[in-house]
Amino acid sequence: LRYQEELRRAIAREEFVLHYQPQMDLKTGHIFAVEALIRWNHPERGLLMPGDFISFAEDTGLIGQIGDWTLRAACRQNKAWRDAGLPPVVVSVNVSARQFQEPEWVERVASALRKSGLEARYLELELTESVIMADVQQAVALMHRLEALGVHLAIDDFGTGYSSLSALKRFPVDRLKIDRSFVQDLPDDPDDAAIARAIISLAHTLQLKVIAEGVETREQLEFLRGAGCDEIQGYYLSKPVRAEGIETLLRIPN
Ligand code: G
Ligand code: G
Ligand code: MN
Ligand code: NA
Repeated sequence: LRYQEELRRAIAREEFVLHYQPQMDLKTGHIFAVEALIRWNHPERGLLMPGDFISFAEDTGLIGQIGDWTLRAACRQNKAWRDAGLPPVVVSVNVSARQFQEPEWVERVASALRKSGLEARYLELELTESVIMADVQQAVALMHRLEALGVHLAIDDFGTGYSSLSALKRFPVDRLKIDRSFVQDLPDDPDDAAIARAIISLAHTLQLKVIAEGVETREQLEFLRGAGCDEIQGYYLSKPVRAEGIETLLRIPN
């Protein structure tokens, strides 16, 4: 109960902060997007990670308000980068099951875009495989409404859930994100190498982009490049950093 009160207070006082992790196009070497990752700047406990509070927020229903804050903050920040004349990037926001199932949620995405003035094509929403597979019919309908707004859609943690290929074909998504559990033991683990290649080939067959998460080494990057992966994200490029850190990165000409 105490934690719930603290979290309510955190929402009221906006004690959250977004960190951003860059995503690089392997062909051009350009940072084309950043993933927004929430942290709770707790007054006594310091900076808390999503693992410390997101599932609790989901269980108590507070995730709706936190998710709205994230969406608005991410759109506002990206608009500020646009206005500062930085090279354009897409900001990618994680969406949890509870948010996605909320009937009013699409309106809230539209409202976050309107209020920030950010063009929809500079926003991407990351949906996890398990969320969209739970009710394919409903997910497809919702995704079409989001697509109509002009935002991009990605499937996060791909490979960890249970995707049917017939469902995958129906989703109007732009990219698959290969879960980092398949990336961490590349290039030596033959099973993970085969899985990574299979996901890349599946994505391309469906005319989707594919991004690998959790890339930490040059060897992993080179394996993925060789396997035809389009994009990477991970500590090899950068850890998630504050907005100012992204600004510095984007100013580096490449
Ligand atoms: O850096 P990292 O510990 O930040 O993130 C861990 C997990 O938390 C990731 O799986 C990510 O999907 C989730 N996460 C990060 N930010 C948000 C957010 O704003 N909303 C939701 N629902 N999940 C988030
Ligand atoms: O589940 P989701 O993919 O949204 O969460 C991203 C999570 O992965 C964040 O917690 C982020 O800090 C973490 N992460 C990002 N890059 C790396 C990496 O290269 N290695 C590891 N171990 N974790 C990473
Ligand atoms: Mn994610
Ligand atoms: Na992921």
